Amino acid sequence: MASSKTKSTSKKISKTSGVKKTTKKSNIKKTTKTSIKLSSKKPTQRTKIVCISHKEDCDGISSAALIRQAFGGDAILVDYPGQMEALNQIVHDEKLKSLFICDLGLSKKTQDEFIDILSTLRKNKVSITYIDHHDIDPTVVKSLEKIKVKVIHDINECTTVQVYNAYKSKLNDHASFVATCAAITDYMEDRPLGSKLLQIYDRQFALISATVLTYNIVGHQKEPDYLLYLVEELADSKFPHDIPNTYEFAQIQVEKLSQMIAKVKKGMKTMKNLGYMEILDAGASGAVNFVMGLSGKDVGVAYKERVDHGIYAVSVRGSKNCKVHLGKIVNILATSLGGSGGGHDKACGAVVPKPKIKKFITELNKQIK
Ligand SMILES: [Mn+2]
Repeated sequence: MASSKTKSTSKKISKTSGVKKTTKKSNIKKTTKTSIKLSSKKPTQRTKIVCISHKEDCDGISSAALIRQAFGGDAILVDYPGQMEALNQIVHDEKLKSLFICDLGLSKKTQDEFIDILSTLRKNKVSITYIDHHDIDPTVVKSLEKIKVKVIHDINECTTVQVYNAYKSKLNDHASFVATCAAITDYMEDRPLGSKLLQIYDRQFALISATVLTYNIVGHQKEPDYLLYLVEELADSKFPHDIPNTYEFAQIQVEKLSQMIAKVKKGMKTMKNLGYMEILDAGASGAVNFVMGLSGKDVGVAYKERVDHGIYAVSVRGSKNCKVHLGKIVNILATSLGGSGGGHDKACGAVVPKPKIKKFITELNKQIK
């Protein structure tokens, strides 16, 4: 009750633009008794800084780490299916002052709800910065800018490199290394900013660090506390080899991956333009490059059932010869089948309702010739 009263008052204030301060003061004077009661009961001062970032790869984790180093605050790490859920929860956080959203692309299915939630947050005066590099509908950027969300978006640099570039002055020297690792794992170390950062470091040193970090992220997807620990350690300027047991863990992961090669050789199927395979034990994203490579096709699809959600999590990869924009095709196709999806030209993902997976693959095969 009390909080809803405060909200409606602040809404009224924000509508009378230009005379904000005087209106606020006179309002407080008129309702002295109530406001004292309210503030003693529930101080609604907004102080919290939160970064919602992608938990599945090095770019998402590293973005969260650099935001933490620059601004402090806490990270909330999510995957694509969990993205809107996290936003829907944070919208009710009355302490939230500043929100960063990193490395989380939008799709036709999620973009309208995304704008809605951010509008509510902006009405509550939460400052929002959206930093990303996935393909985005230009009308979404316009809508976000209209509600004064700060949008940092460049499809040519990974998210962490953009975070680094935007907040360099608040970051230490080591942050450039964190950004370099993210660029490598997103295949973007050849871009203008990414390549300059890589030049600072020995290439092999950066490659092994990025790879070990990636294996630790991929192998700990079901341990949210460990992922948050990684964010803290990276924010604290630790190299991956300074974080205990990372190399030992990476060795276990490469062993699993080598077993995956044998499994893909056995279980992979092909259509005219793509190779595809259902993955039962590991994650789909770890298998998809093998599916593409070993199928000899220019597109690979790997999918894994998310039993609790009644959907398949789908990973799609294209070779250098793949001339279509897979992220755009997959966005439209998955949406038309009641799912969602999107991403980059040669690497993207989708969520597809379980009964529609066959249709998804046959349609994709048709659209990529
Ligand atoms: Mn990324």
